[in-house]
This record gives sequence, C-alpha cells and structure tokens, in this order.
Amino acid sequence: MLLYQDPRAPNPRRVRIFLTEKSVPFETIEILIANRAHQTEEFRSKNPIALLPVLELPDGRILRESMAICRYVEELHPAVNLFGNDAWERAQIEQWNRHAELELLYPIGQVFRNTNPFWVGRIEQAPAFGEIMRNVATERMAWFDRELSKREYLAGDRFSVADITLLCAIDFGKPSNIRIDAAALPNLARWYQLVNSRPSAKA
Ligand SMILES: N[C@@H](CCC(=O)N[C@@H](CS)C(=O)NCC(=O)O)C(=O)O
Repeated sequence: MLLYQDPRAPNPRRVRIFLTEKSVPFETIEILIANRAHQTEEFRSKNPIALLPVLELPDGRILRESMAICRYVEELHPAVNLFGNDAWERAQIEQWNRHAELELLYPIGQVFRNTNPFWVGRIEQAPAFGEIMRNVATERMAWFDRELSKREYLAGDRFSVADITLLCAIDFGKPSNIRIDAAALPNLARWYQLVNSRPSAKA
C-alpha cells in the first residue's frame, strides 16, 4: 500500500505510527504542504479536498481520513489489536480517540493555522480565534493529565490508537509553543515518556 503523506503533518503521522505498530509494510509518497503539492490537480484526483493522508491500494482504490485508513488496516491485520477486543474496550478506545482528536488535535491545529506565519497568504487567519483555541488546548491538557493519573494509557491499561492520536496532537503543539509542563502536568509527562519511547513514535 502507498501512503501519500507529509512528514511534518500530524494526521499522516497517526497512520505511519499505526502501520508501524502493526509491522505492516507500506511505501510513502511525500506531498509537501509547504510546496502546495497537495493542491495540484493530480493530487486532487485522489482527494478533491486536498488533505493528507491518502492511502492508495495496489488495485488503485483510494481511502481518505486517517481513522478510516487505520480501521481498514485493523481489519486486514487484526494483530496487534489497537481498536479494542470487546464491546466495552472498543467503546473506551473510540471515546478516548475522539477526545484526543476533537479536544486536543483540533484546537492545537487551529492555533497553528490561525497564528503561525506558515499559513500567511495560504488561508485567511483569525489570530484571536487561534488564541481562544490555545486556551482550550491548555485546559484540555490539564484534563488529560488528571485522567492519566487513573491509568497507564489513555484508554486503559494498554497502548491503543487513542495514544497515537494524543501523541500526535501533543507533538503538533511544538510550532505553537504548546508543551507539557512536567511540574504542572506530571501524569501527562509520564505518559508522554512512555508512548514517545516506543519505536513507532519515530515513524
Ligand atoms: N480528518 C482528516 C484531517 C486531514 C487533515 O486536516 N490533514 C492536514 C494535514 S495533518 C492537511 O492535509 N492539511 C492541508 C491543508 O489544510 O491545506 C484525517 O484525519 O485524515
């Protein structure tokens, strides 16, 4: 399978980490957002809304949306399980993956889009909205810290796709200077060390 991706973007990284955790071989094509390579007619023929990642199967079928891609791979390669083994675990992982996505990856992405010079001339920015989203992200990190005082991993006592999303969200805070203050957020810092030290984190 072929992954169209940008090495610096968080959603393609979620898929790279997922595939690496499962030891599923994949090839990549770099589509650099900085070069507007995702906005070409050629790439739009694979994703009309010009977003990464895109997965292309050997028979030419195209799959978009990082979690749709991961769910497809999970079905093809059930071991190692990353989406849950029974109804309750699947629901827990879904819940925490959505929390990581909507409550942290989204606001952090909006801080970047609305305040970073990278996007000047590319999109219409609303810096005040970006700062509101920065406050949301800060509050949510404190909440994740409290939750991670109760268990080892985000959705339970083992690694799951929810941890992948939270890791990618937190690392995407770097360009906006949103970082884990280990003194204030010791549980989140402990969890970050644990997950970031997995070999897949480098994918
Ligand atoms: N929900 C989508 C989000 C895709 C997305 O926003 N991708 C970003 C990179 S992380 C992108 O391609 N941005 C390009 C742009 O906004 O112009 C997914 O999970 O695949």
